Amino acid sequence: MSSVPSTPLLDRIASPEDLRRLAEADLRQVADELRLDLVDAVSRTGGHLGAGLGVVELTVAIHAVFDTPRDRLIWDVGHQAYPHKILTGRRDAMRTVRQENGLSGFAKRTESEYDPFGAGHSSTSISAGLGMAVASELSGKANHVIAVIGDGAMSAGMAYEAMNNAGTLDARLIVILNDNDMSIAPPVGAMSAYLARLVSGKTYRSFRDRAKAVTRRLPDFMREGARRTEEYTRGFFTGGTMFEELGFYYVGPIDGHDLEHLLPVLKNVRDTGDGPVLVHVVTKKGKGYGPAEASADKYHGVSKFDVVTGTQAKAKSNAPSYTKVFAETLVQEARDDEKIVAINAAMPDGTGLDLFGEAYPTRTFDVGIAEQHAVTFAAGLASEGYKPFVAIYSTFLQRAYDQIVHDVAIQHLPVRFAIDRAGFVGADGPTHAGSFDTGFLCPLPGMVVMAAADEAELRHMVRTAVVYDDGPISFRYPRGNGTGIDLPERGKALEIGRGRIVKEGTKAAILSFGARLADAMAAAEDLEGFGLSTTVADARFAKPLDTDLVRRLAQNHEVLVLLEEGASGGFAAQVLEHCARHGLLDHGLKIRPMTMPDRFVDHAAPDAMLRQSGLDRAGIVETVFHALGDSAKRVLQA
Ligand SMILES: Cc1ncc(C[n+]2csc(CCOP(=O)(O)OP(=O)(O)O)c2C)c(N)n1
Repeated sequence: MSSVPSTPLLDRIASPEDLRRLAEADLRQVADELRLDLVDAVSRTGGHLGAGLGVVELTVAIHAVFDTPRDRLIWDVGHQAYPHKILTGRRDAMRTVRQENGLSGFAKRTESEYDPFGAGHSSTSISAGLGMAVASELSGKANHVIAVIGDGAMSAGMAYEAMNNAGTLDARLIVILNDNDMSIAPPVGAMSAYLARLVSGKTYRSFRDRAKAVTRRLPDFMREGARRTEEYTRGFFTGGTMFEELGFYYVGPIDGHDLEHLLPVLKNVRDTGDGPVLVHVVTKKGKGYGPAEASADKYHGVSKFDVVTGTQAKAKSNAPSYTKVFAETLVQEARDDEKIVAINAAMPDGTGLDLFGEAYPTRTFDVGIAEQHAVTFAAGLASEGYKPFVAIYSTFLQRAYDQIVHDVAIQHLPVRFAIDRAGFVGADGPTHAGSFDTGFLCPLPGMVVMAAADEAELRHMVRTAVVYDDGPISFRYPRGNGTGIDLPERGKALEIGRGRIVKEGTKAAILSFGARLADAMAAAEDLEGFGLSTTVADARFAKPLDTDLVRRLAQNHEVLVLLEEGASGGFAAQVLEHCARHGLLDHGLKIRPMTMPDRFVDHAAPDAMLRQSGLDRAGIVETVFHALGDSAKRVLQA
């Protein structure tokens, strides 16, 4: 990293207004200080690093040129907005980022007037920006709207839907394409190849070199003028770029780390023209911090780390992560079944499918940030007799709901959904929580819906999904490490729609769906300590339900608690509906659903999120006591 002169300019910047008061010549120093501050902050909290480092100069340039927050600045995904937060009055709070009651790791409307649109999921910025640009025109405000979107995020369909619409509406929208030639993993697809061609093209290089050489030779007063020429800002790519075909005025590519390039271009874009503009900026992910530059994927999101060595803190658990167990099991299963193929949407590492890809490169497909396409692509594979496993985080699968309904469920195609990050995910907060999958999958006729109670169960569920070929099937599992339970060598196929009793009791029953089982067992132990005999059962299936198990639990206990780490409308709703339909509630059963609360739970440690939601061990005990009421008092008095 470059060294920074002694008087920190950053200390004088409480808001972008202060930045705009500085001389342009000082902005380089601001950028250098900003980079150091960012690395220091993230090293203490963990969080997204590489993307923020890559947009340091871009962030400085945008705030220096545009009149934020009056001009609206939208960061796609929002994971690269840390430097923006530092410059927009949140510098002091940066060491709280992603901690309970601290700053969000993404842009968030409730956090700052400088965050006009929140995100977490990708590829929304152009649509939102277009809406704002049209609103600005309708209300005669004449402010600018700038959407910054990465080349990875540009691989999603929604970005094209928005550009297509922008071309027609001809609204004044500035899209800055931040092209670092990286998604989390290396980018995939024709779009990334197209951008690479633009950047590596002889014309781009010769134009850049020539422009630099020319401006260097000019006297100061003329340099600015030269920079503002159409030729300089626009490059020589008139006509023919895909963006122009979509109705955008294309500018670039330009060096996104060179303020002498960025500032005049952005000023030009600000001061001239109308209609949508796309500024193609080339940056390096992790720029300026050696370890992050060397390994952009590993420094996309980091735990706390040592700034000097770059060494990241390791998780304490010795148990394998659910993700790893899923991936290793699938690799194992695929050895004996060549029809198994695996699909992910720009998350090979996050879903563990990088392991599958090493073992079976031709049977692994990273489709880019394109969850909708991933699902229908899998449906196509399934229709030809393949066994596609689509591994997508619960939260991102939301994007593909119509594809699940229309392309998979209605045609009853045996697509296997491996739903990672089910439940609270901690620091990434509500945009990334896996809350709704059980709720949105259960209503679909013919869909099998499973949840793994521990990593051994996950292994069995992968096996179950391999063997089951009668229609779509899903299994959900949480983020993080498993329970440390012994893993069977091989998974064994579960009987569809059959749960299991884990512990027999008489007074209360806890029917758990998924990985809350360990806390259910711990709560049962507490209840036994109070003299309340407690049954614990693992439902395994929300659909089809183990109706025998539900009936037995309902008929033989005074209280039945239904436990899941998901929003209401999921597993508990299935059981309640079944009980109501079949008269199991008619005899005074005290039934209590325990689900996520009806609010978006803010980021915090996963345990804290569970505690706040009453879904932890203590919450379960309390629920049983409340349900029992006087009857519990009698037991306690005896
Ligand atoms: C719909 C959706 N799918 C997946 C992700 C996970 N994700 C977060 S950032 C990212 C890569 C984005 O790449 P790019 O837009 O190029 O930004 P960069 O990190 O390279 O700056 C991915 C896949 C997401 N946020 N949203």
